[in-house]
Amino acid sequence: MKSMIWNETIECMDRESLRKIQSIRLKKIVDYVYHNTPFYRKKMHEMGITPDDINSIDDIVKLPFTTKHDLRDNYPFGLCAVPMSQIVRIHASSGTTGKPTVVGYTRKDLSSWTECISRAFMAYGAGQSDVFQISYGYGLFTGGLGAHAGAENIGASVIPMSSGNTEKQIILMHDFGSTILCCTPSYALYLAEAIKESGLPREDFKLKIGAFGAEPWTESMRQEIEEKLGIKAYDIYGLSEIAGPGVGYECECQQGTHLNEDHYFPEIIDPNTLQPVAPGETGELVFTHLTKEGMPLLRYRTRDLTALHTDKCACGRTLVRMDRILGRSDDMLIIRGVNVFPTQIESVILELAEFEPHYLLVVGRENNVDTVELQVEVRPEYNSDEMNKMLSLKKKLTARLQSVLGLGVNVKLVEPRSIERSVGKAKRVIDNRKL
Ligand code: DLL
Repeated sequence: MKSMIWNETIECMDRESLRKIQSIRLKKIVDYVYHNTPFYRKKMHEMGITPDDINSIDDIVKLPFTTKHDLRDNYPFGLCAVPMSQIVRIHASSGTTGKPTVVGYTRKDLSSWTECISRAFMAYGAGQSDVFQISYGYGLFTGGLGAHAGAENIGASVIPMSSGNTEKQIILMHDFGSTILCCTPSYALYLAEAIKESGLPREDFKLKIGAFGAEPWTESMRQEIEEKLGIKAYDIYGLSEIAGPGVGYECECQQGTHLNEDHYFPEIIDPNTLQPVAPGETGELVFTHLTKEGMPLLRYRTRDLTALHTDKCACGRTLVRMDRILGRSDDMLIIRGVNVFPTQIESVILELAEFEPHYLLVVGRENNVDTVELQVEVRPEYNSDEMNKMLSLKKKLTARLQSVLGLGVNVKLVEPRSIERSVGKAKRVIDNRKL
């Protein structure tokens, strides 16, 4: 079914006109940061460029990159282009080490972010009569408040649940008739299990759509969630440095995630050479803010690995489409010289009917050799006390991992429900080599 389009003028604009808008906006933002962000003025001086060198979007390659380190070095507000009096919201992402990455938004920044999430929700087919259960965390994380604003903006009813408190989530979902669920894909699975265990019949729930993101997830994971919750599951992409959820979203065609490139301009670069890759090739996603006031960033390196496609989508949108995120370059494990992303392991596990999408990779090193153990849950209907049966399951998964990834993995089958469930971003890897 074709869903409505929130901002047809922009979302379906011919690419030439869009590029003109992007060019005008890039020129303006470069001039703005040059005059308002000492960090960029200095960087541009070092590179021998001034705003006059930027005349079209193609000139973006002349601009300096920005990394998470730059944000940390300028902690907390050093990259803000406006005085604190104009900042109306502060978000931060914790990361694994060191100081959090802080982002400041002006009133206008919140409004364009909300516009982008509204585009997403409408693309999923949501509207005024929907009841949104926002089960992303509220707080410094952008998920809760971001999705909240978008859902209110399209006129839907919003339940600001936040994450966790799973029992209550289910009662309210049931009693309030939630139709749209916003949470991480891993929490969606957890909720599906908990609904089953609650004994409440699935027909008593009105849930029909899920807006899932904030962590990498595979196509097989989508099928699993759709099957277990009886809903349609859509991807929503974002990162706090750029805006939060709604930087990208899927439409009904689900042929990639459309990026809101009138506000956040994407590029794909080779992370080693820092040069743009050929169109359609995989590399690191980089964003430049085209309209942001509070803390505009030039060529921010996301570390997310993906590819972009500019051909028109069957939904009518012309906004560029991004492939599923394979993972972050910093999530890539190098095990005995083999590069592996947790999403690749997830795909292999879910290809086989016997396993649950709950897994944990434990990486270590013994006598200078990397060791890797994959703990994975067996579906209850395949779980058995018979040694032989379990042994053959283990062999089957080990062989599949070896043939797909070229990696010898020590598979450890664990009891159903024994791997810790996550209410936010799932932790899939414990790498003891770094300790
Ligand atoms: O996760 C924002 C968000 C909230 C997006 C709710 C979607 C829904 P951060 O905490 O800054 O912001 O983490 C951003 O999460 O660089 C990706 O590595 C990953 N990520 C976000 N969305 C997706 C997705 C929020 N749909 C980092 N698929 C990003 C894969 C995703 N990875």
